[in-house]
Amino acid sequence: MSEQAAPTEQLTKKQLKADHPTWCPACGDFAVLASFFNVVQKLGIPHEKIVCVAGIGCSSRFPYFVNTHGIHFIHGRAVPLATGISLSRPDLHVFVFGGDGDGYSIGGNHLNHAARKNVNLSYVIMDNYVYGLTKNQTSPTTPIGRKSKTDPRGAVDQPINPMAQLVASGATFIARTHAAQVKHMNEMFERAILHPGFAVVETLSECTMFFPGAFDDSTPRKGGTFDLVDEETQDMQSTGAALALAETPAPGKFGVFYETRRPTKNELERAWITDAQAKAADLSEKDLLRQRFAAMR
Ligand SMILES: Cc1ncc(C[n+]2csc(CCOP(=O)(O)OP(=O)(O)O)c2C)c(N)n1
Ligand code: SF4
Ligand SMILES: [Mg+2]
Repeated sequence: MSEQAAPTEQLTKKQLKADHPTWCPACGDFAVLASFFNVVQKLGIPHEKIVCVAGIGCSSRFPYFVNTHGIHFIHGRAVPLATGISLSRPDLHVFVFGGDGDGYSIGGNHLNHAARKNVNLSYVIMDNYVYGLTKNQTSPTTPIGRKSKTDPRGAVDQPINPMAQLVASGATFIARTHAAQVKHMNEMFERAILHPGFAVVETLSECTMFFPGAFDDSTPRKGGTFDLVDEETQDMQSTGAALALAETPAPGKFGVFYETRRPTKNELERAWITDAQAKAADLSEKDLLRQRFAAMR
């Protein structure tokens, strides 16, 4: 959660909604958007303090559909941009939205480093096991054997395990949810937002156009099982226990896998940043650029 003042007014969904989403009918991302509206309203985050940053992809179109500060940025580069905003403006609540391609493929290394640095961000990854926007290529989470435009004979590469990767890289809040399980998704988003530090919610969100049925095995109304983490017995601060959860065979577990408190990069660098900001307070952007170029000579 950002270091924010009390809300000035109660937000409504009407105020938060922007353009009509251009996603395909029944795309899982609609439910993610609805959940975001619900949780932000419930928590009463001041409207002017919300920033939504995204890369490129269907899921990354998210900032267009919310009426907040927002940036639709370069593919895979949402996390470093959001990091800069979060470090320089600790009063803002910075969200990152994107897909499995954006977050685990081209942006995969940024994910690891933001996690180890524990940057104060809430990151929702809408994982549909495919590149949707570019019309059906294999992604880092595509199951072996699935045919796509890049693997017409079926994917042969071992998919990544996002939950294990997040544990190994040091994220301090790691959860897994499902866009068809709205109550659960709301709870996971709320807890991620309230977490001080790098919070990631891996959210299974079906691409009805290119990978329909991808998550039927975890959708009870389609005969699947939605198996929850038992937080009564789970040691929430144990990376070993979280890794064991991450290794649960498909369709895996849902819920919070790991939650711990470690100083954020924002806290650790606060003194430097305020000092640098104070020194630059009277300088124009041109002066700042001149100084920077002079230092590089
Ligand atoms: C540097 C760069 N490389 C490749 C692309 C093409 N591209 C755009 S979106 C995308 C993948 C999107 O997949 P994902 O992040 O899973 O989002 P989804 O559309 O599935 O929600 C790719 C490869 C690009 N825009 N920029
Ligand atoms: S292509 Fe897939 S991910 Fe993209 S909007 Fe359509 S259903 Fe959603
Ligand atoms: Mg995708």
